[in-house]
Amino acid sequence: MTKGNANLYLHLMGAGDPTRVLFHRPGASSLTYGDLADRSAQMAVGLQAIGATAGDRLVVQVEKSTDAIALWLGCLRTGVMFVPLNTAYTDAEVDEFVADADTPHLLTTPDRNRGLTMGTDGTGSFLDHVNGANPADAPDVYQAAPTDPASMLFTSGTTGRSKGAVLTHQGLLTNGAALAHVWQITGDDHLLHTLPVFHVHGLFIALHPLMLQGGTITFLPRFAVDDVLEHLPEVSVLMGVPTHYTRLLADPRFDRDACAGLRLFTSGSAPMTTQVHEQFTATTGRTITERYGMTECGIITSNALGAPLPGTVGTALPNMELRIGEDSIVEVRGPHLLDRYWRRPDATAAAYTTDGWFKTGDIGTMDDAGVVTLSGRSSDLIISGGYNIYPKEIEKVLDTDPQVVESAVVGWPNVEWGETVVAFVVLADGTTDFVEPDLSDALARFKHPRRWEVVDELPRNTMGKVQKKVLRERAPAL
Ligand code: MCA
Ligand code: AMP
Repeated sequence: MTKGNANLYLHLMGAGDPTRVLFHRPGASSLTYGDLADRSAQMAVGLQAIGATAGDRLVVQVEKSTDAIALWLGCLRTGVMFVPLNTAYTDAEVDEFVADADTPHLLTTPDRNRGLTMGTDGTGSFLDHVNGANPADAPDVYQAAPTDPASMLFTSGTTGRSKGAVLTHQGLLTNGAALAHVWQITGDDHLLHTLPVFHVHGLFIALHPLMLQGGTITFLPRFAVDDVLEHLPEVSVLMGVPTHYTRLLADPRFDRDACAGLRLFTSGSAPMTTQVHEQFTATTGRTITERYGMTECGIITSNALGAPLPGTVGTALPNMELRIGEDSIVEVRGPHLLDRYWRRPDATAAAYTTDGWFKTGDIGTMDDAGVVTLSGRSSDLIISGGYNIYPKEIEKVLDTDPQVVESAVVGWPNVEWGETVVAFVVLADGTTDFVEPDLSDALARFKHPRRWEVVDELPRNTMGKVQKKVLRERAPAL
């Protein structure tokens, strides 16, 4: 390892014997740690060729592939900030992120064909700079300070305006190492990876602890019950969101035998009900280790291995300090945290208490043993299938529809998705037959309301503020 270089790349690739298998790819050849080192070196050459240099932002909206991971590693090698975006985002949504990231470097799927492209089959205009490159021509691994930015992930704000959370080499390393420690990940572990790689969960939480230890990953393009059941017998670890477990439990093939070889199931990104915990244990004889995280902080707490307390999210990770602050908000402190919000000193300042703790916005309690139980959020954020959806962003679009005078969007409980998007609309005078507006250009499909409620007026408090709580309480019983 280069002395004095805090570059995360050196840690992620350092523990693995280059001949060890990093990725099993069903239907394609496996890739060793050495293969990924070479491919990421080629990516670094490609980044140089397009003129991306240290500190630049590379906005990436591509389908899941091992090349996407090689590109993440290539960005680390060159000091370019990796800025992944959900593939479901519309061009209009992507434009806003590119403008905020203030960058000429946009990389998308070949079908979008705006800017450079990268497909899952090794083709694309960016890969033209990569495929023939000699790994030996890659520049030296970027000399990073611990707090240098490695990646930026957009997290929408309650106002509907996105904020880029700038994550550092040190933050990602300490979080990955803490997870490897508490989950006792070793080089013998084998993860079944089904998560998208444009969020912290699939990109960092799932990959890094395994890579730091030299483990192996079966890399599936997406979560699909049939594929998960097929590959479960090969692996020791599964990481998912509650919707994944709900879907697995709905399949009779998911039973004790299917889970016999696994030693660790984790869940997070959204609350898991005690009913699902109980059903999981009754069906498989195993337990789910629920953990709690946030883009800005990585993983904050985890239940202990083998001794989960359903309904809680466990205790703070090593190096992560946690306290319950004003209004029962969970506050944290430690090296895992973001460096700042991108070009938003106001938002960065507002996110911290005066004595320097980061306010998560999650409401919770902590018992004497440090076990945290979450009970809600201070914002109106909706979490559907592990994706965050900000009502304000949808309301802004709905309010431009000539049929609509005003709107309010809330999440209603849903067995499969956790929460589902419901829009309440007050119609303009003279509108009798409401036609659902076409939102396809403005909003990613997962944000579209799944249910519409036409109302005469929105409930308001004496200050005139819409009472979302009242609208949430109108949800039918599950
Ligand atoms: C897909 N659809 C959704 C969602 N995903 N609708 C609501 N919520 C969703 N999450 C819709 C699509 O718009 C489409 O609608 C239809 O479902 C089918 O799309 P498809 O892509 O085929 O769906 P899927 O493959 O079945 O996806 C569901 C999924 C996926 C597997 C649960 O959403 C997923 O992998 N979620 C994991 C998210 C995650 O990793 N979150 C971590 C965030 P239509 O038919 O109308 O077009 S990081 C984080 O939160 C922190 C750090 C943490 O603690 O981890
Ligand atoms: P994101 O902004 O996508 O990183 O989502 C972070 C949010 O997901 C947190 O602030 C929590 O509200 C929620 N979250 C993550 N893990 C859990 C969990 N295990 N239980 C409840 N909520 C969770």
